[in-house]
Amino acid sequence: MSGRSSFLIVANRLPVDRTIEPDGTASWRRSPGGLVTAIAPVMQRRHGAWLGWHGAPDEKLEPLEQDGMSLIPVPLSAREVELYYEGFSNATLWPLYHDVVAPPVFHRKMWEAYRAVNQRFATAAAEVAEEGAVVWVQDYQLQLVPAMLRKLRPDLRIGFFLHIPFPPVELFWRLPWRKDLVEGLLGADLVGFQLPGGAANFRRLCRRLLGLPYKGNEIFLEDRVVTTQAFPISVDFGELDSLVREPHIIQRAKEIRAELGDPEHMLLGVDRLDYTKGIGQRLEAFGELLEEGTLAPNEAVFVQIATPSRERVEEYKRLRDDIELQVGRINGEHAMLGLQPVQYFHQSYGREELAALYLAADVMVVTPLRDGMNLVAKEYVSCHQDLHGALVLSEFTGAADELRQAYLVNPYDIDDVKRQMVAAMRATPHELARRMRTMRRRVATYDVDRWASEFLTALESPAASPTAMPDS
Ligand code: ADQ
Repeated sequence: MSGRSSFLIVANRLPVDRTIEPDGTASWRRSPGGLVTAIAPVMQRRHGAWLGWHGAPDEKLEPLEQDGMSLIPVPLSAREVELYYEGFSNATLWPLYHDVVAPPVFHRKMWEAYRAVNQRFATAAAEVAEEGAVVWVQDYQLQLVPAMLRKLRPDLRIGFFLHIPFPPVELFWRLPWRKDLVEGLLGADLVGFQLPGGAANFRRLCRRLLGLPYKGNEIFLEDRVVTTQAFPISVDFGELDSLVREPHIIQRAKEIRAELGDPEHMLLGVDRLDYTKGIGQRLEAFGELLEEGTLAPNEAVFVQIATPSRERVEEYKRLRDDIELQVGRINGEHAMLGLQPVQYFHQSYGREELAALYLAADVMVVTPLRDGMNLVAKEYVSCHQDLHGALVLSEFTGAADELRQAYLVNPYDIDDVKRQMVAAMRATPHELARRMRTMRRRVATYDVDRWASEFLTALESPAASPTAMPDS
């Protein structure tokens, strides 16, 4: 990469995956995902750069160019992956921020690695940012970067977006390094959250922990103002909407149903295999519906796709065993020759196959115990221009704030999940269309482009106008 950039994304991962060709040569392919799709046009317009880890431990790579973006690899050692990524990010912060649905671990070594890696990202960003550049830091792995970067480069305009929930003060309080983390985030000019509730939790925490006054969205530091605001993330509605109109996707959706034995109802779950996603709860509900005879074994098929995730973290190993045992039990009890009521796949799929699955499914079951947003719910809605299909959606997802016409459930209440799954299966086409139409209008209007541009507009608007500081 030559020169410096006026626009920088700083994220744990680069938006590319390395693929090895049959002849052994390595190449990079843009990873699928809304974030990169939304940001790519801005990057191209402004000659932006993206800083992140390339996914291979103990390997240093030179910067590379991809689709008009400069990619700047930040190296991580195997030990850092273990302590900073699997450790502090995914065994401490992830469960702590998701309502402690699994117990977080608190280890000083993990914290030290987190701090060291955050410092490396901040230093790398400081080196490539042009004078006055806009820097957008992403997610919970990099919460110290804003303050570290501001210290090195006070001329920058720094934004931060948290993709996961921000917890209530009482939970955050447990963290031994609570003050450092909050001060890290306050290095940004704008701190974005999925929901207004997360932003409010953060403001209250700043007052309680640091005695900082706030008024409306603004937190008042000694010498500047930090804006906190909700920007609910979304999906590329247009891309999915046109994909599912393509004949080969429609054909594939039909084939999927045929391969499943043309069931009356196809239910679908698509998640990273994560304990926050409530996969066990939805399987339990489905198993009970079969058990008590509400559903005949050949009436419905539940397809559960669980993308492998964080497989070296202890909790995730346990979860995989639990889910696979549960699937085995349900099928053991209710399968007939050639017909298994739960079809479970521990695999990742391409965009097209995923779109065909969404299109084929009558009922999408999304039951997280806590989720910042949940893009799967919005992807399903984007794929149903036929106005067929029902969404069963946990109240504990960010998406539930917007998709009020879903069959909303409390995933801790198995009877409620059962009731809503049945209601979704038995709904009339007219009722389904009514709900789907409203949900589609919402996702079509607030798509991922709008998310990115609203965040950047807020970040680049002239520094917070001199609102009077409240009396504290
Ligand atoms: P995640 O926890 O990963 O995201 P989610 O928002 O549902 O959860 O996004 C998952 C993405 O992975 C979706 O785009 C989905 O299509 C894709 N995916 C899932 N299973 C797949 C499979 N088997 N094969 C291929 N692709 C698959 C975090 C937060 C969320 C927040 C997002 C974005 O936890 O709350 O919505 O970031 O901010």
